[in-house]
Amino acid sequence: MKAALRAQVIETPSWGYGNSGTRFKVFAEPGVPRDPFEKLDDAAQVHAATGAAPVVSLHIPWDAVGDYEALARHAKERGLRLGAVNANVFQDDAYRLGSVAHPDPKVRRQAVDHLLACVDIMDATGSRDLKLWFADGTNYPGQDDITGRQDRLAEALAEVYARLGDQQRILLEYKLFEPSFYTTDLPDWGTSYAHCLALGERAQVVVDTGHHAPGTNIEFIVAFLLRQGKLGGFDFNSRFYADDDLMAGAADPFQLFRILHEVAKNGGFAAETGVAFLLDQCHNIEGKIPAVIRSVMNVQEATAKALLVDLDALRAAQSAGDVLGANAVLMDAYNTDVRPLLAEVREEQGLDPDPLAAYRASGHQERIVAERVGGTQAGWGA
Ligand code: RM4
Ligand code: MN
Repeated sequence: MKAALRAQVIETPSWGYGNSGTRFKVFAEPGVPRDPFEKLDDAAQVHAATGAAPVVSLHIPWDAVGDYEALARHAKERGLRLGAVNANVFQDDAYRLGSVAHPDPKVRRQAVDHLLACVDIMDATGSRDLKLWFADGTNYPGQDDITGRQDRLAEALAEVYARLGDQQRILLEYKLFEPSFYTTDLPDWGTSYAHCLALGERAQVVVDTGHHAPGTNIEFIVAFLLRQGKLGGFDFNSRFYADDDLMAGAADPFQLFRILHEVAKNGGFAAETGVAFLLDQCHNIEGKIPAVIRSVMNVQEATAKALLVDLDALRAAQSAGDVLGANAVLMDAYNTDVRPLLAEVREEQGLDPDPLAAYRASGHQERIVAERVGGTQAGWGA
C-alpha cells in the first residue's frame, strides 16, 4: 500500500496557478505568475511539499512560449515534466458557432490547425497526451444539424488522430452543458467513447468530475471505461452545482473515494494502464499554491482509503449476498483516518509530514509576492 502511495503521480494544471474567477469578478492575487516559467516555479513548490506532483499540464495558447524545449528544460531543472497539452479552441472570435463542428469549413480548418500545432508542441515538450475539450454545441433548436455536427467532429478528430506519434494519445473530454445550452456536441461519456472507439486504441475518454448532471453515478462510468480499456484519465475537481472547478475532494470526498475504489479494484493505479490523474480546477478566492497542495492531499487521502478496502472480504460478502456486510467493508475503509499513514509515507520519503506547513515554512509565498512585481499576471488568456 505504501509503495502504491509513493508511486502515485498527480498532474497539476498550469492554469490553477494563475488568476481566475467567475464571470462576475476575477480577484487578482499578489505574487501570481506572469508567464508559464513562473507557473512551473509554483508547481515545483507543490511537488516539493507533497512528492506526488511532478507533472504539469499546459493550456495552449495560455502557455504559449517561443521555445518549448526551453520550457521543458525549465521543468526538468525543477524535478518536473510537462504533461497533457490542453488545446483551446473556444476563445477566438471565429468560434462563435463552434470550432471543429462549425458549419464553415474555414473555421474548422483553423480549429484543426490549432490541434495539429498542439501535437507539434507535444513533440517538443515530450508530452504524451493531447487533451481535447470542445465548447461546441448550439443554443437553440434548429440552429444547426445535430448529425452534421457529429460528422464534422468525427472528421476533425480523425485528422488529428492520424498526426499523433506512436506514444501519443488523444484524451477526449465530455461535458453536459455550458457554454452551449441546447446541444453540446460531446455531452456525455457515451458520445466520447463512441468517437474514441472509431478513432482507435490511442484515443481515450477523460472523466472531468465536474462535467455531469447532478446525481450522476460517476464511479459507474469509471468502472465501465476501465473494463473497456478506454479510461484515459481524470480531470479532478469538485462541484456543488455545475462545473464549479473547486478543489478536488472538497465538496464530496465520499464520491472521490468511490471513484478511486473502482480504479483500485480494476487495476487502474498500475502505471501500464496509462490512467492519468489530473487536477482541473481554479482557485478564485483561496491561495493558489496551498489550494493545489490541499487538493493533492485530498486525492492522496481518497486513494489511501480506496487501497484500504479489503477486497477479499468485499468479494466474499458480495457473493454471499450479504448486502450490509459488503457495504460495511467499503465504509470501514472510508471511515479510516489515513492521515497518520500518509504522514508516515511522507517522512519515509524525507518529506515534511505536513505539506501545507512545509510550504508555509518554505518562504516561497513571501518571495513571489516581493519579486513578482510588474508585468501582467497570468489568467485565462495569458
Ligand atoms: C473546460 C475543460 C477543460 C479545461 C478548461 C479550462 O471546462 O474542463 O479540461 O481545460 O475548462
Ligand atoms: Mn476538464
